[in-house]
Amino acid sequence: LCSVAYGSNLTFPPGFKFGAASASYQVEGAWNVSDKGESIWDRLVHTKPEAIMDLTNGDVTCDSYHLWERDIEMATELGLHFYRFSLSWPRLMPTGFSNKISEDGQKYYNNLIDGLLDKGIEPLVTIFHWDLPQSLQDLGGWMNPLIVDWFEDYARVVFSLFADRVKTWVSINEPVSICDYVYNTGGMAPPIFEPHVAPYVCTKHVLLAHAKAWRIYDEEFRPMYNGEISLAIPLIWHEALSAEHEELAELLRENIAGRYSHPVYSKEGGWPPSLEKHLEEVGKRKGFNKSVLPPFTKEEIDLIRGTYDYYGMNFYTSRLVRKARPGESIGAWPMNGAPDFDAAFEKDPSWVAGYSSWFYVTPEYFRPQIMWLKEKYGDLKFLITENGISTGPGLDDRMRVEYYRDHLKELLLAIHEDGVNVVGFTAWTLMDNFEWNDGLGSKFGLYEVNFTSPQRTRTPRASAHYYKSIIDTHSIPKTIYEN
Ligand code: PNW
Repeated sequence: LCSVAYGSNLTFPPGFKFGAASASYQVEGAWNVSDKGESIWDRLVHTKPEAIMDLTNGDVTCDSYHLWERDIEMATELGLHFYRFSLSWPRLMPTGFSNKISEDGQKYYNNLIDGLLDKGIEPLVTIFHWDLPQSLQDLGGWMNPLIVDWFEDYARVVFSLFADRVKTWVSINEPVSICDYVYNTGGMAPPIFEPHVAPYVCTKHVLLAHAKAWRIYDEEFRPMYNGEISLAIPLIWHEALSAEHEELAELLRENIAGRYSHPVYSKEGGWPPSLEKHLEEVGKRKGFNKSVLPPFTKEEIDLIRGTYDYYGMNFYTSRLVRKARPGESIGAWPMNGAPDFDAAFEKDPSWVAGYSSWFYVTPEYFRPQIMWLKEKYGDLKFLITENGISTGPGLDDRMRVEYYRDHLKELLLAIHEDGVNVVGFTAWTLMDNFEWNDGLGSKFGLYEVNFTSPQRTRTPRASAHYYKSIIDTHSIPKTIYEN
């Protein structure tokens, strides 16, 4: 491979780090070993198996609970600087509460953390990635304001156990998935359909829970360990279909990026003003006589504001938006439309589709998305916490190779041309895994996993070799498909 094939502007800054990510329910399996509690995903796949496209589940999936040494070996083969994985709340705290901490749960994560450190790979740990204890869901889950305290207790346990060795934390992954995607579709975990107020109430509780975790870390653990913690926020870029829809597109950016970022990253804190105004009108229109967005008290605004150490950004895809036509039926937010905004989504005919129905390849909007955040919230330190594409099976995954090449090129333009401070990039995902409602059929992995072999054999794809060459050369080399 020729390094620096496109010239020095295709070189990453010194110290820029590369990693790959996974999440507990998607890879661990061992759903009921030892004293592990039930999660909301365990409950969904066992009681509503038809919710999963290919009727698979995460009972075993990659079996990383038993095969973690192979996972570390793959991270080592790739030359990763860090491996991002998540902790299973019900595995560590079987009741959901801090009254009981699982010995076996601790042992599993200690093995993984120590094994990575032995190989010189930094563990980057997500505290919560969707697999809520069912016991807490039975009490309302993210709808119950007490979840803020339950998450605070969980976070303190986790920091006490692992913060001596884990220096980079993600508090909560993808609030958009657990708040918007869940309640707007009713088909995910928990399977509850309530698109009017639930997404907005959930947002408020997620932000408060994150803020509490950040403050515990800041006050009780940072003085000893000097690490970092932030949210990971998934962004879909909303591009106006034409100039007349620009105001609407901007409002939707405030609904996906702003709703989760403005309270934390803006100087004044609280909800984005344009969104606050719009959702007040939506509330009135729907007969609530108040906003569907729950207000913050002054104390809550201050509690949340400034609770970050970096900006964790997941980026996969984009949408074209336009005002809906009178009487047009509008699909569910965030993937198919925005009913509360009378907005319909379209795709550009030139966009290549991924395997997942929601996936279109749009590297051209990666850089504008980052710039949007920089313009709104200032010169933040960005960490790309996820980026990747779903494909069908096969080792020759040219689409994935080109997806990473094209997104990393845009990222380098943001760094070199726009002067954005980006410190690292995380590929989603290390290996094929249980892709939520799309099941095991949707492949996001750098490594292919054979889900019918007892060893869940993992084999590197072309993209794994390419990602390794990016890491080795610290630049974007030519792909095997170019000459
Ligand atoms: C993420 N969007 O979900 C999750 O963090 C992963 O667990 C998941 O496997 C991966 O991406 C692929 O689906 C997403 O709004 C949630 O664009 C939302 C969006 C994208 C991905």
